[in-house]
Parts: sequence; structure tokens; C-alpha cells
Amino acid sequence: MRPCRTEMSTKFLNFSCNFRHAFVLPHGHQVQWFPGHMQKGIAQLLSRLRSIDCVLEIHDSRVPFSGRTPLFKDLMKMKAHVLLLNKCDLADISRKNDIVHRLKEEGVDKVLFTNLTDPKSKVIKRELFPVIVEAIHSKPRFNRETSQDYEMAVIGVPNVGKSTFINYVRHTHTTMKKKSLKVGAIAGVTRSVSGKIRANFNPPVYLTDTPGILTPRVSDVEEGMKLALCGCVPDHVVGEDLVVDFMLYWFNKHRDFRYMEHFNLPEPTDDVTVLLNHVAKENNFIKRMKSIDSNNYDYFPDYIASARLVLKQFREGALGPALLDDI
Ligand SMILES: Nc1nc2c(ncn2[C@@H]2O[C@H](COP(=O)(O)OP(=O)(O)OP(=O)(O)O)[C@@H](O)[C@H]2O)c(=O)[nH]1
Ligand SMILES: [Mg+2]
Repeated sequence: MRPCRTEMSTKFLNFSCNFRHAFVLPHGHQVQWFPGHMQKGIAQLLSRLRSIDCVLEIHDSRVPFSGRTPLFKDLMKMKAHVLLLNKCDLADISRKNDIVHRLKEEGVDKVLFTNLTDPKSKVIKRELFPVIVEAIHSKPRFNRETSQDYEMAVIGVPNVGKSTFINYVRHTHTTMKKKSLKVGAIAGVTRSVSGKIRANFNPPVYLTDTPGILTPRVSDVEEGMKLALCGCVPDHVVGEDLVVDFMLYWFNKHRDFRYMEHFNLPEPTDDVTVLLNHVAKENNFIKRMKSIDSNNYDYFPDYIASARLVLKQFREGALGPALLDDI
């Protein structure tokens, strides 16, 4: 029988005394990704704001409280706002009510949890439009007061599922079955603000896709690393091995040793090279390099290949559902 989480945690508790209490980035490293398309996207979004009735913010439900760009919090005060916590198939949302409660305290009134891998999502089919319409009518629409149609901008940090959401809604609520937007499992697929995309006939609803936008400088290291772990920042920006190191730190900090069982490690570790070495050995990830002093080849464990595999498995939920923020 597999040991349960608490059994495992107790068994290895003495290991945890020596684990890190804070995550520190190596000197010269920072979580910073603000390419030109984000700056352009912000300008395009702001120029369209007059015709927008509601901002639909999509965020990753594994980090319900951290990583939201400050610009979105400002937009939330100006426009009707609905927060979709997406990818809830990968998140531990057993304390859903507590999450909603805390978000309410932060001024976020309308929250929906979505899983866009579920082709029969009841939330998208039944709950979404009534919640949006209610949000829109709870705020003045100014120049759009008499307008019969609803226009929304879909905003959020990169790789949270904004384009997937628009394709999904369009597919569910209209007869236009062709996918209109490009999606992908890496951050930064959408590079500019789209035109209006019809997403419903009655009432007429139009959605505008936007590029994922991050804050120019993420000052809180752990907040930035959580985004990186969820894939909202491209791996090369921080470094795959560093992102895995953060994952290890996070699991150990919460006395959650499921990584040990998943990767077949004999005991918990706080040293990322131990994990990467082990994964390299198990998967035969070997790097061949020519020696400088002889014509022979030297063989090393391929840490980058190992780190990519670990991250892929974490992000696909193979280690189980995660909630990276404390409630
Ligand atoms: N597991 C899971 N994956 C999802 C979900 N929604 C979207 N994805 C995946 O997340 C990845 C990113 O989706 P996109 O729609 O391209 O994300 P985006 O927010 O438009 O990303 P940018 O254009 O880079 O800002 C894709 O591989 C989607 O298949 C979900 O609910 N669950
Ligand atoms: Mg996109």
C-alpha cells in the first residue's frame, strides 16, 4: 500500500530540519520577462478600453492570489470584472470556499473555476454568461449604456489559457466550430491584441484576445518563481534547473514529499542536483562532451533534460493537484 501524505511527512520529518526556510535566487538572477509585445499589448488594450464592457481576467488556479499583474487590479476598479481561475483540473481546490472568500476580501467579487480540458464544462455552458451580464449591469456602462451587445477583453498573465478559453466559448456558444486562435503550452504564444471575436449570438457577445502581460519587474521572488513553475514565464528566462529547485523547496517547505515517491527517490532532498542526477540516471539522460585534453568523450548526467521532464510532469499534474499559495 502507498503511504499516505501525512504518514510520509511524519516518517521523514527529521530530514526537514535542515531544509531551507526561504528561497533565494543566485546572485544576478531575477524573474523578469517583459518583452516588447507586452508593452504594445498594454497600449492596444488601453486604447480599446472605451468599447469594453467587462474585463474577463484568467488566472491559474494553482496560484489564486499571487502573480496577478497590478495593471489588472487597476482595470478591475474601472470596469466590470470577472476572474476565471482556470486549469482547476491541475489545482487542489478542495478549499474552494476559502479561496473565494479571500478573493472577495481583496475586492474580487465574481470568481469562476474552469477546466478547459473538460469538453462539457457546465461552468462555461451555463454559469459564465449570466455571471458576466450581472457584472456588466452592476457598473455604469457610460457611452455603451444603450448598446445591445457585450464586448469583453480577455486578459491575464501568459499561458493561463486565454486563447483556449475564447476558442472554447466560441465553439460552445456559436455555430462557428473552427478554432480561431493559436494556443500552445509555452508562454507568449499570443503576441498582439486580436480583433473582436464573436462568442455568442443571443445576447451578442464579442471577446478580444490579448497577449499575456506580466509586471515589468516581479519584486517578490517566490511570487515570480510560482509563476515560473506554472509555466507563465518561459523556462529559459529563469533556467529550468532553478525552477525545479523552487519546486523542491516548495514541496519541502510544506512537508509534502510526494515528489520522492513519484521520482523513486529513497529519501527527501533539498538539493536539486540530487533529484536531477537521479532522474537523469533513471531515464538515461546522458550528455556527451569531448574532453579538452584528449580526443575522448566524457559522459555527464543531462540536468537540463531531467529538469524539463520534472517540470513537464509537475505541470501536467502527474505529481497530483497543487495549490502553491497559502490560504
Ligand atoms: N490542464 C489544462 N490545460 C489548459 C487549460 N486551459 C488551457 N490549457 C492549456 O494551457 C496552454 C496555454 O493555453 P493558451 O490558451 O495558449 O494560453 P494563453 O493564456 O493564451 O497564453 P499566451 O498567449 O502565451 O498569453 C495550452 O497548452 C492549453 O492547452 C485547462 O483548463 N487545463
Ligand atoms: Mg494566447
